[in-house]
Amino acid sequence: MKQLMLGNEAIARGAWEAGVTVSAAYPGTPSTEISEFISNYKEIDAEWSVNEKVAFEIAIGASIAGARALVAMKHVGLNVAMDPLMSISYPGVTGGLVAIVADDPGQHSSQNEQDTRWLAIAAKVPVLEPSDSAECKEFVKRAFELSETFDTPVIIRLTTRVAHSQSLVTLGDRNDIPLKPFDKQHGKYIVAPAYARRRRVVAEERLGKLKQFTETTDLNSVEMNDTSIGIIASGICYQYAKEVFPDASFVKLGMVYPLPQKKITEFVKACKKVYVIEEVESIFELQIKSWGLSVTGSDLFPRIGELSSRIIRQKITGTAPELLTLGSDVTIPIRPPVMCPGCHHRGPFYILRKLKLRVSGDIGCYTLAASPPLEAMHTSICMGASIGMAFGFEKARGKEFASQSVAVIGDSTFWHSGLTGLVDIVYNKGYTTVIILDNSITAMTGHQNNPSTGMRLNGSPAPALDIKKVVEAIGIRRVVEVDAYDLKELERVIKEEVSAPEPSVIITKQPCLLIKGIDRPGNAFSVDPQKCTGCRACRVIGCPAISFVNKKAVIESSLCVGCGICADICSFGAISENDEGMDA
Ligand SMILES: Cc1ncc(C[n+]2csc(CCOP(=O)(O)OP(=O)(O)O)c2C)c(N)n1
Repeated sequence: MKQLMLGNEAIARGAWEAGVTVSAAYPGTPSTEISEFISNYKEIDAEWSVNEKVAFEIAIGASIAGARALVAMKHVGLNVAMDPLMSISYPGVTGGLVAIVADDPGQHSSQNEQDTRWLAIAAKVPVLEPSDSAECKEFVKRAFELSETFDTPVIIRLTTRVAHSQSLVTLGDRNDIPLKPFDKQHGKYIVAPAYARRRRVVAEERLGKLKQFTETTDLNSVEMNDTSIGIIASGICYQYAKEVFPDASFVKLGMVYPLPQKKITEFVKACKKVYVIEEVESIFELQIKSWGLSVTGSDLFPRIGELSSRIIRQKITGTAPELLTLGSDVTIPIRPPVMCPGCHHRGPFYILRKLKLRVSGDIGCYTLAASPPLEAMHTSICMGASIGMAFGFEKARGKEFASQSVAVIGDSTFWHSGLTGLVDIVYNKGYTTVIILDNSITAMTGHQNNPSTGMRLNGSPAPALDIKKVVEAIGIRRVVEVDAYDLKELERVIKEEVSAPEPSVIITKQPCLLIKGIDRPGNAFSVDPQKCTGCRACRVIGCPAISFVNKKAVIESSLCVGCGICADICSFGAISENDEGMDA
């Protein structure tokens, strides 16, 4: 049977067919759906882990215990999981161990454009890269075989276009793989230097064997056609190039590390002109050039952002077809992302802006507070960094600076990697105030459960960890919970806590309004044009329901969810809640 599937859905299907029994992941675009699809297969124990490092460690443990295990994450997640990856590379595996890492060329939803192939090379771990959904499924199965044959973790590199595009997949049956024995294996899994030195040798020997394998495997195919143009590509770049030059000769790389040096050398020699087409970094090109071969790559194709059929055609032929347009003269206004109407993150940032505090922010929906009109965040670097960085501010500028600055972090991000920063503040006697925005969900990536939501990946009930109790348990004495909509109380508490001569934690609470079953806070609000002075004070919260017509504020009732923040801000009493049934 054939089915149209997203790349991520096909990865999940591949895991099921491959007999995987354990899967662990932390959400991150463009990888998130992999685990959501996997959770539909009852044979697989699938979890949202607290972060990528833990997810990787769970998969390693499951592999050593004899199961086939899969771990999934976005590209920057691999940075968090780099220690377990580097450390399991020498020991290898028992049951197959496959990591799916989804890169984001073009930075659609990411802080950088890093290329997982570099990290895999550093870890001496083989990498497969599928170019469509059918290959996503097949490559997962092949990766498990490879992992067990060569005693190595295997990485599958995806990119956004493959993870999020649909194509046909032929479904297969599940291959139930019995657990392998779990024993000590003479220190294989003890990386103390005496054992690890021996495994270093084994890892090099393994790489040698993989170099032979990559020459003969059908994962790497050569298509000899017109030899005036030769193209070396993998993943979506292969699809783009094939669309533009169907008659050219190709090396299609499915195993992208290690590369088939002999195969590529013969190909380059047989073609008149060879283009290496790859997204993000020049990793193929550098290796191929280091073998003394002449190819064209980064001197022609941009290294920044995604490639496309159009870019490839334009760069090679010098011409490209006109871009398709909507055939309309209407210019569509640019609409930058904004917080949803009624988002409870708005209130705390309004107050932080009002109090002119320096805000060490983090990554989540609340990062939108950095953009106009709120502009209430000074920094946002990587997940969990807000707390350590705010403590860094304090160290650099003196303790009194702690009364002028705060760290702000979401609930999922706090569990992911914020908690250790807070432990550091307690241990090293900081004063910094931390605001945890608890909206009871991992909203940014599409509403995944996390340790405080009371539910697991498959929606089954779980113990809901109490952020307040955890924070108190590590020694924070000043912990305050505040209703995120209560601006007066927020202002009072923030002022009090930043001036306290010890660290404090403020937990703002209100569930994300997009969580199923959550009621809107109230009726829609409207503006009395007689009272509105057009001062635009309400504009600063950046609510999409508020606009200005004839210099007066207007609230679009179909967008307003009744949070009332704008009414609290208005000094002229011009905004009030509609009566029951008045709003759309
Ligand atoms: C290392 C890493 N893993 C995953 C992500 C993807 N990601 C960005 S923010 C976020 C979680 C946001 O949740 P939360 O902190 O609860 O804030 P919310 O969006 O709910 O306001 C995730 C998973 C990332 N950017 N970096």
